[in-house]
Amino acid sequence: MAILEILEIPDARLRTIARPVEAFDDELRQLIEDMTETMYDAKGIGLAATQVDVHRRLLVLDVSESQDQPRVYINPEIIESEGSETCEEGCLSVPGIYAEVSRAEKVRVTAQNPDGSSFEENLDGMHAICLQHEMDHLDGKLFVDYLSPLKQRMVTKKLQKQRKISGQKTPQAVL
Ligand code: GNR
Ligand code: NI
Repeated sequence: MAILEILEIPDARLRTIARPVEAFDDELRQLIEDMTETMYDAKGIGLAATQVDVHRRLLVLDVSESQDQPRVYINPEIIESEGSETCEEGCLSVPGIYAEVSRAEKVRVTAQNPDGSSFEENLDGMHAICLQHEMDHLDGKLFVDYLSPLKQRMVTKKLQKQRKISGQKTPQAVL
């Protein structure tokens, strides 16, 4: 088990498009363990491989209150979506920034398990939102990309300021 380093904006590696997972081997299972541990350690409800500089299509999430229901999605595809819902999002790769983002309310997803077997499921609520947020990471996309140009400039300025006052607890901004 290991805690992995999480890339932060404006790191260009966050813009990489991940390739499909092909090998369902021990190395993959080790990565899943490490990503799950890293997600819990960072107090996140999801983590995409892109964020730990592994450019393969897999993500972990746990939207349960008790934080004891980790889920793994390998090579996920959304095959149906309906409705739309707005939620205040945050991202471990964009620390201290929170903003409203609109996404599909319900999705039907197909993905693979760590043993390579396929499954299909319907998701809604936070589960659906988080899955879409993580799948964006696999395509090099961040939630701040959905904000207006004005808000995007506010994010950039805020992060620059935050970095100057290193050592201090990072103040939060809700845009
Ligand atoms: O921890 C996280 N919280 C969150 C809240 C609202 C919408 C999406 C998320 S995902 C985020 C963890 C993260 O950055 N995953 O990529
Ligand atoms: Ni994120």
